[in-house]
Amino acid sequence: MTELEKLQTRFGITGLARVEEGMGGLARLSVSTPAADATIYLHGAHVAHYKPAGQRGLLFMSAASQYRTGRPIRGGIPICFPWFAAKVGNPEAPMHGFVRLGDWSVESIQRSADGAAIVLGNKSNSATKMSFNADFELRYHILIGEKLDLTLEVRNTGEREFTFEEALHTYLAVADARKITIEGLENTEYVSKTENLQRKTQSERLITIDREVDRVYQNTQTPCVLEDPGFGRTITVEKEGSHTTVVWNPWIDKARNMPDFGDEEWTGMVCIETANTAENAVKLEAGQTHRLRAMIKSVPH
Ligand code: TA6
Repeated sequence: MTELEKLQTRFGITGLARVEEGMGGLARLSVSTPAADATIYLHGAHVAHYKPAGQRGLLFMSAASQYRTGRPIRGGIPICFPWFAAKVGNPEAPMHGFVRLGDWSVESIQRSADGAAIVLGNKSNSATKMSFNADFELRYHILIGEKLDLTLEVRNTGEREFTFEEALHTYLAVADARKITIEGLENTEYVSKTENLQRKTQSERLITIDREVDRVYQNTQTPCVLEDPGFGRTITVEKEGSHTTVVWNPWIDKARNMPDFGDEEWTGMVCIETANTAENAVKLEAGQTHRLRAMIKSVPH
């Protein structure tokens, strides 16, 4: 029996969840519930697809994405841990940490009141300690139902405290990024990565996209509301345990320079990322647990 067959035998639930071979031969969970369907790769515990019943999928996935060990999947919801973007002092370290680059374990798959409840696990080892010297265990709770409800649990299993950054780097699918608005970050300070890391304040009530936007909003716990007139829907991203929200669209030039992203795909996506970075990084005492939660829901107009 192959590893995939063993996982399917142990965790598959007829009519709800299957463990199957996905793109690039990677193992993935295919979930089908009355409220929504979803696809989750064990590689990176990567939610790649989430489609509420009667709607189009909520998550953007690049047609040029790679699906192989050591490379992130481009689109869906990458998990950034234990650092965000480049690792300070170590330019060789992978962007956004290492947990999106390899397989997570399946801990449980269960039918839930609203659909399906999945728990995937990961933990430190000698290799991770080379770039992040800490003992940790991760549990990723994925609830597939009328909303996509994600909780990343980080537990300090060592003897001493450590500080980490994290993000659920959500790529939302939109009809045309130039026509969407995002509300919820008014009067919030942000670092603009396209303006020499200038610290600015979001003065307009609505964020619109008319150029590359790469903004790290700090000290905010508010939900974000994305209006998409083209797809005729409103997507809300609520959060708990998160003090940073990142808004990103690569626009034309950066899209062209990403090999795993189609040149024209930038119009079809915007990232609203649920995070804790920089001054909002999390300090975890020995034995403590931290939870980051994102709840993503779409309401058709
Ligand atoms: O969250 C925005 C960002 O930090 C951008 O600067 C861009 O690099 C994006 O993440 C994608 O990063 P990745 O490593 O997945 O190419």
